[in-house]
Amino acid sequence: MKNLFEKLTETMKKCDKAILVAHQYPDLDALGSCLGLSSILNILEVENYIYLDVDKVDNYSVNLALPFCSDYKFINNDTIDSLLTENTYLIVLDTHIPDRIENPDLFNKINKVIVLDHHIKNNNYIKETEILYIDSTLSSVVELIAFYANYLEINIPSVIASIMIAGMEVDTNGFNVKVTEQTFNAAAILLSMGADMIIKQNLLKESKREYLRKANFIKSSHIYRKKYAFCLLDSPETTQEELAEIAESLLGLENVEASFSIGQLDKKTVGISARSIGNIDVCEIMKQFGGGGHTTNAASQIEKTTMKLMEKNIKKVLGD
Ligand SMILES: [Mn+2]
Repeated sequence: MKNLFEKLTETMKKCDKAILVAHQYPDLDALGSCLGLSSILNILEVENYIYLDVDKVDNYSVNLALPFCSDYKFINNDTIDSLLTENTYLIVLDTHIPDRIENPDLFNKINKVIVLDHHIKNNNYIKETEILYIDSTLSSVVELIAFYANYLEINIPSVIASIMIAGMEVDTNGFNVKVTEQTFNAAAILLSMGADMIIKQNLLKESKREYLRKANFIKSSHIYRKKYAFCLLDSPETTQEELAEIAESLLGLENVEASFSIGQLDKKTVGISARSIGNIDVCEIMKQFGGGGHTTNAASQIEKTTMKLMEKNIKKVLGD
């Protein structure tokens, strides 16, 4: 990691500006890592911007966090062009798959690219990069950014550290999965910077309406072979995020070792979110349907199928 940090600092010191971008439908790890890195670059006196259309964010927690971020410079497609120079770097956080970033057209505008991610490497990764760092042993990208700040002996503002620790909590399903000794070390670094657990808890709250909608889906779930929980969302449309939340909730039910939530993302696409407590590799299962992720946390999106058929297919992979 030290080599990465040295190279990153060296590269940043000689660039004109940096544009930070995360994946579409940003969550608190995506936003938190952008804000954390932006804070570091501010101290290094590197002009930097976060590429995010703040008016179009639909993640509840991210919308709760954004009012805390008025000191940060957000840009979107309407405002980016006039900022770009030959020596502008694009820093991609929390994904390494080219068409997952907030706006894949950015690759046509900026050719110097750095990727920092913690997902299991996909064959479809961003190929032309100055730095490509993908470490799937990290719980989250905020974990990496916390270590980077610590390495540089830079203090990230406490409110941003609070958002970052919330991002870590989201990505680890409440410090339950993908957690290593390093994760807690990174959390300790954020706490030493003044991360506020009250702000963190407030960011992770949800609306009563959403809570009840989720509870209704969970009520309709069923347990298969005593340890697999399945939930088919009876709704014309859901989001990958809602599927993830439901799969995570199902994992908390007694005896459940792996959970699968299946829903209609749009008219032609079925989404699946899978979670496990660690002894079942849900990534392997999702790979069979063109998806991917981590052992404990994976997803897939399949076109031209039905939820029922996908339930059947997953059960087939699990064995009768
Ligand atoms: Mn993440």
